[in-house]
Parts: sequence; structure tokens; C-alpha cells
Amino acid sequence: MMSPRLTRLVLAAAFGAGLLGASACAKPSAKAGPGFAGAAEKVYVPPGKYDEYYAFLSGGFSGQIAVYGLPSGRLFRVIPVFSQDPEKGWGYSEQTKPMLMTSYGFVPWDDAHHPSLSKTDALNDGRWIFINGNNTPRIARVDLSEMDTKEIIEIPNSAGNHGSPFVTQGTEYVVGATRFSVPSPQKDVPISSYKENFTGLISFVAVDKNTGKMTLAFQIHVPGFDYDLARPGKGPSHGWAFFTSYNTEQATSLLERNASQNDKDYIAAVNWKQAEQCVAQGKADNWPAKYAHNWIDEAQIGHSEMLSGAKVLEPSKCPGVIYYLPTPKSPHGVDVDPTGEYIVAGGKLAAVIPVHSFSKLQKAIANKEFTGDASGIPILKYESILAGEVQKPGLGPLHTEFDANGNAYTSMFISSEIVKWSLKDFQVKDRIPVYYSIGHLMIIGGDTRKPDGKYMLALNKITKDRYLPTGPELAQAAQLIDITGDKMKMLLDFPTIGEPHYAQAILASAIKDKQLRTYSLAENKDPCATREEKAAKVERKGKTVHVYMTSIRSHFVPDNIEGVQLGDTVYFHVTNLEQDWDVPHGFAVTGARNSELLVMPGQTRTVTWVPERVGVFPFYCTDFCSALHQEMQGYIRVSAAGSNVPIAFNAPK
Ligand code: K7E
Ligand code: CUA
Repeated sequence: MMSPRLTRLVLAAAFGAGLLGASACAKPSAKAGPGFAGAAEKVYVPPGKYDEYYAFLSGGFSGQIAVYGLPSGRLFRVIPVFSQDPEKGWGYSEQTKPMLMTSYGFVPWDDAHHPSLSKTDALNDGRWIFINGNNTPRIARVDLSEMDTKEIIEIPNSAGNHGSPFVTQGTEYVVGATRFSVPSPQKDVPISSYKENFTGLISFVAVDKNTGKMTLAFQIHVPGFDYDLARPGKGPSHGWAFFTSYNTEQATSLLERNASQNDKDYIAAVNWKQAEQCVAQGKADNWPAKYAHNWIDEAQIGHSEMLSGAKVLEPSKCPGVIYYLPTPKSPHGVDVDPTGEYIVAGGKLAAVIPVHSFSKLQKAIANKEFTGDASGIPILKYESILAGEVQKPGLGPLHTEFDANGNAYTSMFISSEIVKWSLKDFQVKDRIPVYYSIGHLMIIGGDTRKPDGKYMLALNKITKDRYLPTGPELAQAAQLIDITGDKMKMLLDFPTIGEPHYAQAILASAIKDKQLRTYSLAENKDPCATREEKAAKVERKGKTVHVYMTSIRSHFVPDNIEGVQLGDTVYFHVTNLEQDWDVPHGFAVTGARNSELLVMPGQTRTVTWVPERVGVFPFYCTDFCSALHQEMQGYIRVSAAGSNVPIAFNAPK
């Protein structure tokens, strides 16, 4: 148990701003020292050569995913997910706007934390990557052959979808947990009635084996704590999922103090196979939830539908579906080792790293070794389920990943280090400082049953003095660490886009050869597509003008347009006729209040333009596509409302 004094110290370090921890760690040799011999060679990927791995880092408050190569740390692509991205027209073009619809309306931003690769038999299968939106609860699915977002589902009855979207070992489900308990279903009550009225929901979103399509399968109604992170079991623990909780004190104010009172909070162990059965037996209630489901179809067009109704299971109607595992103290991460036997928690304020045993958990349930219950949910006896505790690991344990040799690696936020320990004897074997204030760490395949033994990535919150300063905002960072030897070795650090909470990585060979190169123009089924230049046209329909335009190196057809009037809304439907890899064309027009379009070969994208001035306005290609890219331009003439200038456009010569 932590002494009151140590607890206070930990609290002060944790919440006096992680900066305390950071500057304390800045004193020793933060700069490259003798330990870096040979590091450059290990991360050097010569010009023209490929990296060995793709890494997908969440953008945190950027709402996106960034794709890097490892070991080089080179950035390849930012995949727009929950946030509008003017670089690609994501969330601005008519075809992609529906993707950001929610029951609250159009929500063009979110806070994305946990990329999660699809799995088959507890191994990464390279099909999709899922990621959560915390703020307006959502889960997105990105197709790994296009590296584009294909589907977003809103999670109803939830608030702060943080413990998400970790996938089960066969991608049966992606999970979600309410970080903030709220009145469920929502209603107008005093905040002081938290204990009576606020509850949480743990959500299971089913994933179609063939298409990846996500469906809200069921939710489990749980007591009003803050449910933080999640991991499904694997191997023997397949069929279960584990969710950390904090604020079992049920405070609503000054949680830094008021939710740090209890020595232990809980991990909720959910038997989702049993939940499935209870739901199939009709034991779930139907809640009148309303939530958006958005997807991109085969024609590359986004759709949004509003769904209603959620199946909600009360644990009292399905005994055995959930147990609480007491866990010190305000646990954040929960991670399951490659064998599926060990469940490791990162108690932010805990003096030890507790490791629960799945087999002991099963025995304790069978023997009813309970110490009580929380709102009817049995609380298991800590000693009965404990496999061991890692003593003196450091300060502020958050997240754990695993290598292929029975070792675990835990990130320590406050003491800014990674500690390596053995799953055999729970003894610390090594530690390495990281710069600074690490959140998640990631071992390639470290959440699968067969981790790659080579590299670990530290995902750091604070960089302070590590890079050239850039005003008040400094970059977050990833650091690549060699884990092949007994001693961890720092190889590289590189700044990231947004805040990289978690990351996933996969062997490049698993997905590089299935990358889509172009969309088929012949199969372009966008109703506004123009498949050849001679089909280009401009049509007036009342107060709207539709421009059906083509682009190919290095011209638009048409490139002179007249007859638009003030008061009109103009839709530019631009089809890229190219069928070559890596030849997108852009489209931008003066005064547009949205963004450019970036149209992939064979694709159609539509941007809306409402002219506000009389005159002649240029439009042009934004993506340097050929030697005569600068010539890829045109004009659109805007006349006064009611003018007699007829619709006119030029045909190809
Ligand atoms: Cu620890 Cu959102 Cu998984 Cu950040 S979370 S670090
Ligand atoms: Cu097309 Cu530049």
C-alpha cells in the first residue's frame, strides 16, 4: 500500500503538471551520448529503399491518423478521419461531408486516441484499422489498401468514448466504454444527483467478417464510474474483455483530488460471449437511442443514415456477465499479455504494477471469492486473482506492451521512463529514460499473440528542450527503442502530428502490395461523374448551376464558363480522368468558403461555390501534376442577378 506521504508526492508530481517530472528528468544526459553508437545504422533507410514496417499513430486532438515508416520515422501520409482536412478536401467535398454527420449534426473534429488493427486469430491481418473519437463518441474504420476512412459509427448513450476501439482476437467486435458517466439515457437532473442518476455504458460494435461493416450489437449498463481503457482477452481469455475504471468515488468536481481517495478502483471483466447469449435470449432492453452511421460506398460516395434504438443489457438480468477486479489505484491502461493469461493494469497513482491472472480469476469466480458488490456487480477478492505485483517500478505507470520473450514493458508517465519486467517473476530487468512524460508505448504486434521482438515506440507528451523551439507550442514525439537485447537501446526520436496517444504497426510486406493505385474510371458510378471530355457540360437547374468537369494533364474541360449569376449556387463536379498512379489533380476557385478538392485518378469529387461578387474568377489545379501544371487553369464569369448572359462553356478542341 502506498503511504499517505508517497501518495501526496505522487499526486503533486502527477498534477503539478507533468512538467515537474519532465524538468527533473532533463538534468541527466538528455542529449545523445555514448549509448547511441550504432543507432544511426539501425534506423537508416537509404534513399529509394522501403521501411520494414508501417506505423499508424493517432493524432489525438488532430482527429486523424498519421502513417510513418519504421525504423526511419519518416511521415508518409495523414489519413483524415474525424477532422476536416483541407489538404484533401475531406469533410469539405459533397462526397465526404456525410462522413462527419452525427446525431448532433455536422461535427468536423474529434479527439482520436487508439488506432487498432483488425485481427484474425489474435494476429494483425492487415485489413482495417479502427480508431475512436472521444468527444462526440464515434468509431471509424480505415481501409488499409486505400488508407482512407470508409465508415464512422456514432456510439449512443456514451460520453467520452475513450476505452475504444480495441478489437477482439477475431475482430468479432470493437469495444467502447463511457469515460464520463452521464445520466443514461440523458435527462435534465442536478449534477449533485450523480450517485442516483449517472451511469456508464460499455459498448460492443460488431464487425462484419467480409465487409468490415460496423453495427452496434449491444451495450452493458454499468455503475457510474469513469471507464477508461479496454483490452479484449485472447487465447484462453478470448470471449472476455477488460475495462479499467477510476473515480469509483463518484466525484463530480476536482477529480484530481476527489477521485484519488480510494486505494483501489476496478477493472471490469466482461464476459461478452455470455452477454451475446443473454441478448439472443431477449434479456436486453430497447433504449430509444439515436445515432449516425456513415459510410463510403463503392462509388466513393459518402452516405449518412440516422439509426435508432440500442439493445442495453442490465447486468442483473444476466448474472455472471461482469465482475469487478479491485486494482490499485486510479488505473488507466489495461493490457493482456500474448498468452492471454495476464491482465496488467497501470494504476496512475499506484506504487506497484498489479498483474491479474485469468485462470485465477476463473477459479475465484467458481469459488465465489467475493468481498462484496458494487450495484449488484460482484467484487472479486484482490488476493485471489492476483498473479503478482511488480515492486518499485517507477512513478505513474500507464500502459504495458509485451515482447516475444515473456517480458513486459510499462510506460511511466511521472518518472518519464519505460520499465522492462519479466512475466515469470515480476522482477524489473531494465529501465530506459524517455523524453518526456510518456503516455502509451507500442511494440510492433505487442498486443497480438506473437509480438515482433525488434522495436518499441515510446509516445511522449512533452518534448521541452528536445527540438528546435517553435513558439509556445512544442511538438509531441515518438522515440524508437531497440528491444532485441537485454538492455533497451534508444535509436531515434521524431516529432509527430498532433498528440500520438497510441499506435499500431505492421510488417510492410503485409500490406504494401495491396495498395490501390487508381480508382477505375470505367467503373466510376458517381452520378455526377464525367467519364470523357466530350461529356463535360454545364447545366442550370433553377438557382443552381452544375459544372460537370474533367481534369487530365494539364487542362480542365470546360475551362471557360459563363452564365452564372449572383444568387446561384455552383457545384463543380470534377472527375480526374487519369488512370496512372500518383497523379491526383486539385481544384480551387477564388473565394470558396470551404477548401480545395484533391481528386484521385478515376474519382469524382464535388465542391460547392456560392459566388458573392460580379466578375470573372479563376480556378486552377493545386497539385503540381506536370510541366504545364501552372497552365492548368480556367475562368468562370459571374453576372448580376437577372442578367441575360446565357449558360455557356467551351468544348475540347
Ligand atoms: Cu493513455 Cu487516451 Cu490511451 Cu493518451 S490514453 S496516453
Ligand atoms: Cu493538375 Cu496540376
